Amino acid sequence: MIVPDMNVKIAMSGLTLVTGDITRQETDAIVNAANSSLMGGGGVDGAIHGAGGPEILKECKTLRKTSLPDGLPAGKAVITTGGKLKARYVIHTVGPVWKGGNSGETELLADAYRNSLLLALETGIKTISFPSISTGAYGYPVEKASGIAIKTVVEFLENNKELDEVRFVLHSRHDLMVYEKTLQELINPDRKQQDLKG
Ligand code: AR6
Repeated sequence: MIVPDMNVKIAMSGLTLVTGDITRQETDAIVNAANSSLMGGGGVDGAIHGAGGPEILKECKTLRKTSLPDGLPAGKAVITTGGKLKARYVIHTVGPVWKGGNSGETELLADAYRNSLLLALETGIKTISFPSISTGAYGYPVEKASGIAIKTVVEFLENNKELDEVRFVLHSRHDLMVYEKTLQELINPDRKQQDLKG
């Protein structure tokens, strides 16, 4: 059982923050922070392919041969089986590489979350886990990325009532604390004022 570190209600859905390994989550889908090739990699991508087994890569290869000959662009999302994972599906998305913040990174990161959530809705998925997209190898500062991640998910849940739970699975206590602070400030803006006043 997952004990959430923070759990809030947004309209009809739960928004949960936990620390842990995304490959162990029992949500209907988990999201992969992939690269455009969809052929696997390090970080969370490597962990998902490693734990889910070859079925996932097989479906990724089929996607590359059919609908995505040039790969998956940043901000877009596709879905495959979860293979041996507890999650039935993996939604693969590609976050932006951090280039200093003036190369459309904000919009692309928001798109990655939004398009993953839209694909989940279209598939009838009720529960979904996200990693902290782009904040590893792609170098997006986690303080900035957490704000976009959480705002995009909250806005989506306010406008789409079909999902039961969106879970962020953070890989470190530090990242969890950053996401928690961001979520607190978003749902309770007075707190930010108090913090600023000290
Ligand atoms: N569970 C949850 N989070 C994880 C796990 C895990 N098992 N493993 C790592 N993280 P990254 P990116 C965290 O680098 O920045 C890959 O090679 C990690 O600590 O996985 O979007 C792809 O193939 C960090 O906080 O993804 C791409 O080439 C977060 O997941 C490239 O990296 C994202 O780190 C994508 O880079």
